[in-house]
Amino acid sequence: MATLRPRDLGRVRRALDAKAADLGFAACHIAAPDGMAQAGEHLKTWLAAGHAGDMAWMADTMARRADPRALWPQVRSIIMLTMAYGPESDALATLRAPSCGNISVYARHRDYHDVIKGRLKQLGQWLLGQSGSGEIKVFVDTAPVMEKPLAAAAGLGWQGRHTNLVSREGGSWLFLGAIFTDLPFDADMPEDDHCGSCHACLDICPTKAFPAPYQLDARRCISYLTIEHKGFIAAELRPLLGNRIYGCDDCLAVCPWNKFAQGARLIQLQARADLVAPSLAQLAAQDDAKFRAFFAGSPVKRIGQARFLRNILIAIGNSGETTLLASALAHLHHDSPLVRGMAIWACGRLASPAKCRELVAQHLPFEGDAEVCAEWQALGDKA
Ligand code: B12
Ligand code: SF4
Ligand code: SF4
Repeated sequence: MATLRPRDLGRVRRALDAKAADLGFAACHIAAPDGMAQAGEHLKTWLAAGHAGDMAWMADTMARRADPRALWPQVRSIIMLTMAYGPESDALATLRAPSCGNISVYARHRDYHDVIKGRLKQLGQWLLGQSGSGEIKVFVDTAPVMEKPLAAAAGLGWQGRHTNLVSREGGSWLFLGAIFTDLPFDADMPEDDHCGSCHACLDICPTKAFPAPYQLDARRCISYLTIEHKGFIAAELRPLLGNRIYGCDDCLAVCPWNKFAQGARLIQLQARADLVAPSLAQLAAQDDAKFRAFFAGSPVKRIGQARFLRNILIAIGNSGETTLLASALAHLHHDSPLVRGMAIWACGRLASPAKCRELVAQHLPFEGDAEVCAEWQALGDKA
């Protein structure tokens, strides 16, 4: 256990903000391990309602998520940090270019997990150097930690109606990271909710994924559907995805507090020009090796090519561009049933009824996968 005198602890606390800023963080506040109020209960309600979809890892780790002390009993304070990644131009512009794929802003650059974890470790090492004793653990996104309620408890901002953390100084284009420490820092005061009467984020959601303000049903969220969900996307949701091929930013982008948003300070978090509006035809033409090379270092690589092609084919189906029919036809023989299934759906959206009937007659008799057969049957019924 750390044994710093209160006076020294105060000195380290004051220097922490400056060090965090040096490392590229936008803000740094401290929460008490028991500061999350209702979050654990809300997590249980959310899981019981099925809102996590097939993210079984959320339920598997519920006890540790709901209470930081269950994750690490020695924790005395939690240093919460934000890192800005505001887009340089209109985040929703690519949605108006149907032959391009829209990759959400958070994935247009190097994987933030790697970048932020590196910076958290540097800050943690600095902290250990200052205190001369103690232990730290650093977390970003993937650990069983409720980062948004902890950031809100630390006063970095509040959870807006879209459930993400919004800050008066930095809007909502913010990544979160946490350093658990056994140093007993004083906790900062939480921030009030400043959503007021606004509900812009709820209104814009293309899939109506909010059953109520401050609650998200992930099963309808395009971010979940395009990134976390591994299987077929329900037919009634596919048209609502538009050309969003990896994540979704609509509810973040409309938040009025983003007039205070800051752009990414770290070069690794600045958008790659070729990921702002990539051509659907070009993405669909990549083989696995090209996909891996193109998305090296990007979070997109994490979902693998079959799931990414699923998303691209849905966007192709939604494009209304008959010139993209060739890209869909080219995937009717793909090894993955997921890709074949969505290629069929895209053909159904772009080809003439006569062409659809011809495709069904050619392919259905030779298809062995039940879900893909169902896609052919649906196409036959429609044509
Ligand atoms: C699971 C997850 C997802 C899921 C579920 C999202 C969600 N809202 O829960 C999916 C895949 C959909 C997702 C999407 C996105 N995510 Co995400 N995700 C997470 C993760 C891993 C856990 C979040 C969690 O604990 N959810 C469980 C719910 C219960 O927790 P909660 O949202 O805090 O719920 C609160 C309220 O909704 C409310 N509540 C819930 N139920 C109820 C019930 C009642 C009755 C009441 C009154 C209130 C209430 O109280 C809860 C506790 O305070 C975190 C990282 C982490 N380890 O924390 C990143 C994280 C939240 N994601 C992040 C991002 C950037 C996104 C996207 C913007 C990515 C994108 N562009 O596509 C979208 C945003 C979608 C949205 N509107 O939330 C960032 C958010 C940063 C920020 N500023 O807040 C995080 C923190 C990652 C990070 N380290 O930066 N994500
Ligand atoms: S990320 Fe998109 S789909 Fe998900 S809640 Fe926000 S607006 Fe809706
Ligand atoms: S868009 Fe409006 S309601 Fe949604 S988080 Fe921002 S201020 Fe709150």
